[in-house]
Amino acid sequence: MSTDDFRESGLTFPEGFTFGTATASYQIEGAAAEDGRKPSIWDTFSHTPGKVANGDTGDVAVDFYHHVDEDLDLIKSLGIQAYRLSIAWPRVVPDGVGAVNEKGLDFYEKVIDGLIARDIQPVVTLYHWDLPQVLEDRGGWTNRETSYAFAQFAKAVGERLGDRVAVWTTLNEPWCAAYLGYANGHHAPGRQEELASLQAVHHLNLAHGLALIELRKVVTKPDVKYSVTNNLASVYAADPSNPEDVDAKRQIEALRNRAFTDPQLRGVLPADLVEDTKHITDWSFVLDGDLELIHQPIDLVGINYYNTDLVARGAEHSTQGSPFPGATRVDFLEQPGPFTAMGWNIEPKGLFDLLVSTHELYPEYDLVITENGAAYDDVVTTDADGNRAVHDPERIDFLRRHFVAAHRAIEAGVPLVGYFVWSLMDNFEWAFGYEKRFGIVHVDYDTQVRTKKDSALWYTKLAETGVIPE
Ligand code: IFM
Repeated sequence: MSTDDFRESGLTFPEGFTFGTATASYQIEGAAAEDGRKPSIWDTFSHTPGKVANGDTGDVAVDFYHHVDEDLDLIKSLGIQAYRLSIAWPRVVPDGVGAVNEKGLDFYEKVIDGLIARDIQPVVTLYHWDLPQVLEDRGGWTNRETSYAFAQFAKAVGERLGDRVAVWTTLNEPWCAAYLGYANGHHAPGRQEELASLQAVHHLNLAHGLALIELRKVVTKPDVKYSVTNNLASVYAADPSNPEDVDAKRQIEALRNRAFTDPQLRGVLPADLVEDTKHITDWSFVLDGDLELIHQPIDLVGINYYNTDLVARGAEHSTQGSPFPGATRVDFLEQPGPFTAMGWNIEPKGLFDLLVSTHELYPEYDLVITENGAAYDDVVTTDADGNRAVHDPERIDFLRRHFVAAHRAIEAGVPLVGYFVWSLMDNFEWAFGYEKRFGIVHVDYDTQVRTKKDSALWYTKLAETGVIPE
């Protein structure tokens, strides 16, 4: 078989490589008003007409809150070694700051203990976008007090679960929280203010550092690992021989990637980012000492990867296709397909290139793919005996090619230690509501019946053997 299309099978991952799946609290839990949970920005946003497709909300989602044992058995049956979940801040500290809701922690303790009892490593993310609404009312991520509040929330979770969680991840995709939340308004809280989005970038980074400091005070598990997850862009210049297009690529890499990774992993704010955004801010909200606070030691750098960006130098003040503040004169070009149901281009080479380039920039860190997967318009079939199935060959092909890309990166010397498929099961896909299905397990939203898709069966073979199956 050709090696050019990333489709070879039979490749073997190194001993100890971690195969997992991932979800996030608001996308699966439901029980939005139970046991003391109060609203997050996503409750407010999804209940605001016109913000989410079909008016969908996470009120019930896939009701993981009431299906914990069944879903943990499902996870176990996949043969994976780790499960990545997130903890809802408004369930644990419903007022954003202050009193800890023990019932919220009881729920997560049940989940973590259930994973450990099934010999599955719990990988916990502390911020997957469900900011308590009460904190947004005080400015949200534009207010540096939110970073300190997050650290206290992290400490409360660490005090209860710090003897057993295997990996702590501070943030998931702060790019989305900052730019989609505060610049283009596609995500909660739906603000469209360029300055606010850059303040959010910094305060999310600060929250990451402060949370690590607090976690380290209370976590007792000896072999624990700390990490952060960014959705780093794999950016290509439309014409690599054109210095203008190459500069557009640099500009987007600064806004999208280095705005996060340089403070987090190097303790510096990229000079070119500051220059590129000087028409918006002088970054004086970055106070003396902040970058040192942000730059805490971590063990793993998480990368979420779905597709690539193709950019060219645009006309003066062009922001075509860009959610980024300051991305003037950058055009995001149409990409060649094929595409997933999200309209995202499928490009496994983008994953390979991203892993290699991230390793080149930050060689001292182990990397882990904390999300990769694809949405397709799945159909459930039922045979004469009533057995349900979902045949999703496109998703299997997508996963195969991206696992091959990951394997090639390892062969090229990238210290990649794990791979989490997004997602365990279909769930609330943010502004797209329940229209887009990323799960390797299908969920019937009327009955909450779970059905493994063919991709789940394929993934089990990989997770159990470490060998990419046919
Ligand atoms: O569903 C999301 C997830 O919450 C964050 N990363 C991207 C996924 C697909 O859009």
